[in-house]
Amino acid sequence: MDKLNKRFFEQCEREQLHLSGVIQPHGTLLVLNRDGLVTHAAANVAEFLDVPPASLLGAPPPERLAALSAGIDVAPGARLLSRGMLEGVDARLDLVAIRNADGGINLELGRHVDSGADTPTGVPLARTPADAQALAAARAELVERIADLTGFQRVMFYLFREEGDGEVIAEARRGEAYGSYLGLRFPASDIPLIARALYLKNPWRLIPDAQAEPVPVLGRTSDPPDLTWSDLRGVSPVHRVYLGNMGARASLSFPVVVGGALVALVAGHHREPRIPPLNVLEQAAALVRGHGLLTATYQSERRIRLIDGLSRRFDAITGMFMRHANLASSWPELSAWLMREFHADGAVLCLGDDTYNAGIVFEPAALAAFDQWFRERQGELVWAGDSLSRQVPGMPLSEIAGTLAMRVATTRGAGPRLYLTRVEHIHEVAWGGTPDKPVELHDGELGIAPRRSFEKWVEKRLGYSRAWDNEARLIALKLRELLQQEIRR
Ligand code: BLA
Repeated sequence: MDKLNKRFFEQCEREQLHLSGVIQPHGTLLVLNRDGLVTHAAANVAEFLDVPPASLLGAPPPERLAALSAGIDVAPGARLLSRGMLEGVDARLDLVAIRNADGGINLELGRHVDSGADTPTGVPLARTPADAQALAAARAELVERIADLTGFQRVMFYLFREEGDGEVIAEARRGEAYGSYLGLRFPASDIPLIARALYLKNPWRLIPDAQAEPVPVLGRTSDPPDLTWSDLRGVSPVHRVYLGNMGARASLSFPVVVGGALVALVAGHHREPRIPPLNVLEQAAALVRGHGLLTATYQSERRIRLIDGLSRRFDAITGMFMRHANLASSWPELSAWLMREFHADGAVLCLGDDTYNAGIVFEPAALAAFDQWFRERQGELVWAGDSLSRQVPGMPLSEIAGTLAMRVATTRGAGPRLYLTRVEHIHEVAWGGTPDKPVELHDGELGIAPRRSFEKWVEKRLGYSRAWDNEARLIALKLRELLQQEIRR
């Protein structure tokens, strides 16, 4: 990434989304402080309640609003919903009361949309998937059900990868409105961390019309209200352009949370403006939450099975160690086992002043550079990298592109190091648009603009090995322990 792009992306991360001071116009907002007095009111409040915003500031809210939000929990983000209970100017209103960061309450009002026949709640897919294939089937079913429930024309399961990039790994489409994004990758900068953090705090992000003009929120002072916990929070100008470029007027997305971390989004697009009823949003959010919980159970069961299986897998090398006097004499047998178990192309053992090689390994200069770099990383017992030329400063040209490295601690000097090596694996990545070229100066006002085109763009990835997965890291940790015992023997 060049310098210019880097600066622009830093600018993305600095956008204080929660302090935008604007909301989306499909609803209105009153912010109460801890004492229950209105500190902020959206400029459009009279479209919903028959009162001008200025008359509300500094006063308690209308009594029916206070009554409906009484009893809300004190934890930030706590929500209390009431559907269609309020008579508004031209329609019945929904109220979403949300405890905000200051101990006050955001009162968010929107026109009640009748969901027709009460949509069946649908128990979230209840059984833990048995294997990766069953998990993929559960994802496919999830996006289909979200599309059915919400009526959005395209619903995607957007998985975050380790580097922060994302990939569409399941997709449901309705009608001819959209082409497919399935299998395409999108760069991390499309969803800044600051936007991702908000997903861990809110059950969904609804943008009913990306082209709608935002509404300012008026306050007693010029300080904007904190909209961290808000359904109505105004949309970032960059993202409004982005959605326009994607051909989406409406966007609706849900966080997939596994073990407290945001691992994916279920994201929906629609060509026309669209506001799903509140109970539909709640049901869809429950389905996605259910999927996150199932995934967490699936992953912990898999981990337990893996750990159970480890001791059996390691029987082979404990036997090997018994038969040999020391590590050096077991090397021919040990290295063959290592290459098989880790799907490595080669293995290197640095033991005292000696180096033992097997398979395809570092050239001497490359080994010296990598070994010195790794030895200086104190405290890191296991390290995995799939692009050494990018990850290790000063790494000379080498046939080896990736390494899983582990060190064994001894009481004196540098302990033995074991390096499993992988050669370059040239592969193709299909991107939704050119990822390195998101920056086009945009009418001077936004400074940065997202990509215009999301046409499939294929990158040939050079200088990478196959990536080391978590399973390999886990086995490496266990192997390290065994080596440690063997060396102390
Ligand atoms: C937000 N960007 C988002 C969101 C998604 C994406 C899902 C969350 C809000 C929403 O659901 O609409 C990105 N949407 C995608 C991707 C796909 C998709 C990748 O459907 C693929 C299929 N965006 C940029 C750049 C910046 C940027 C260069 O491209 C940097 C300034 C910013 N994206 C940006 C911001 C938000 C965002 C600020 C938050 C918008 C908001 O919540 O107000």
